[in-house]
Amino acid sequence: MKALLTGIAGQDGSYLAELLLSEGYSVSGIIRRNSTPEHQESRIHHLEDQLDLHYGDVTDLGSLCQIIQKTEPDLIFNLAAQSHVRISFDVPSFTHNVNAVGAFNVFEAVRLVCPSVRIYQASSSEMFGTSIDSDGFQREKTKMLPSSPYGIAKLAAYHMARTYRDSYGLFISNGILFNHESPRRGSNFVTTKVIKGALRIKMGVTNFLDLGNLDSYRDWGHSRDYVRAMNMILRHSTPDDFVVATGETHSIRELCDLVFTSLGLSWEEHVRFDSRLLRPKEVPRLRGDSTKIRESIGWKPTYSFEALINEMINFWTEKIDKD
Ligand code: NAP
Ligand code: F7E
Repeated sequence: MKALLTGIAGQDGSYLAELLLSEGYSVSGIIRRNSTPEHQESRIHHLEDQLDLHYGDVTDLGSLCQIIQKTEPDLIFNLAAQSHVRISFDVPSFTHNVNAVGAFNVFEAVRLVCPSVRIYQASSSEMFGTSIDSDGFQREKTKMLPSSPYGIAKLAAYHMARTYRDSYGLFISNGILFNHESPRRGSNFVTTKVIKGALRIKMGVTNFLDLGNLDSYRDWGHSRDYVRAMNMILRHSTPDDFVVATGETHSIRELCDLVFTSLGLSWEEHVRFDSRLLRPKEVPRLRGDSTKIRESIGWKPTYSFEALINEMINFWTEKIDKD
């Protein structure tokens, strides 16, 4: 089996590449041309000699058609995105172009070049926005009311995936993934930011960490568990849409408490509120009900919130010591 990953150098792309290689897949990936190549592939350096990498961009339909023709994949995982929600308010058109039009391009390239390929579309809990069912959960049938340019672009791609599935009979599945983190999570997402900030305070480099909204809640899982779900979704007999979540939710305050307490610090003494870090509109509460994927495919998460955060703290402690 051959798999092609857009966004292979991102957090999920790197773990998914490892998983697919371990299962005997040939793995190809699309990386973008950056002005400085240093660090571009830092998450996949260790796999370099096992991967078939191509320069391309999801906003360039021609490049996608060429790469698909060359690599002849059985499965495509469309993970490429401008994935930062707050930054999507700074660059809304760019975000829409990559996250929505880029996904349309992937679907259209498959329709034109190799319509039997199975496609995984990286959809997101941000598509729910402020909408919550009366029991406090979001699930496949929950109304979608996105609150950010990121969420809107992901919702457009989600609907286009369903339209290509229904209109052309393509095998396209949406994974509606809630927040997932890991030691490879980007430094400007809140989990890594809090952990790196707390470690700098512990080392005496600084005394404060500035954060925005401390009162939002997130359903945080581990990227390793979630890429396993992506693979299971594409191996399922029929294309469909699945929520992937732990079902637990924690506030940013609880995250700070866990991280600072683990390091023997009091977060209240060091965390400062900075209004500049607030978003124009916030998604206040996310908590996913993943009953559908658990019952129909047999997926379930293996990491607890505490185990995830401990793994990230240990990774960054070792890395900072080494550096
Ligand atoms: P990530 O670490 O930001 O990785 C995204 C990857 O997409 C990066 O390698 C990036 O390359 C690449 N990319 C960006 N624009 C591109 C373009 N125009 N053409 C080709 N590649 C492009 O994100 P992630 O956390 O792995 O998430 C993977 C996917 O799942 C994303 O679509 C994200 O929106 C979605 N998602 C993530 C979460 C989560 O909590 N992590 C939850 C739900 C959905 P550069 O490094 O060159 O920028
Ligand atoms: O924010 C609050 C912030 O940027 C989480 C992406 O993977 O998950 C991710 O999006 C919460 C928000 O992730 C800071 O306001 C407070 O309420 O880590 P985040 P996100 O926006 O939830 C979804 C499912 C995706 O699909 C996305 O791709 O933390 N928060 N203070 C802060 N957040 C950040 N980044 N920085 C702060 O200083």
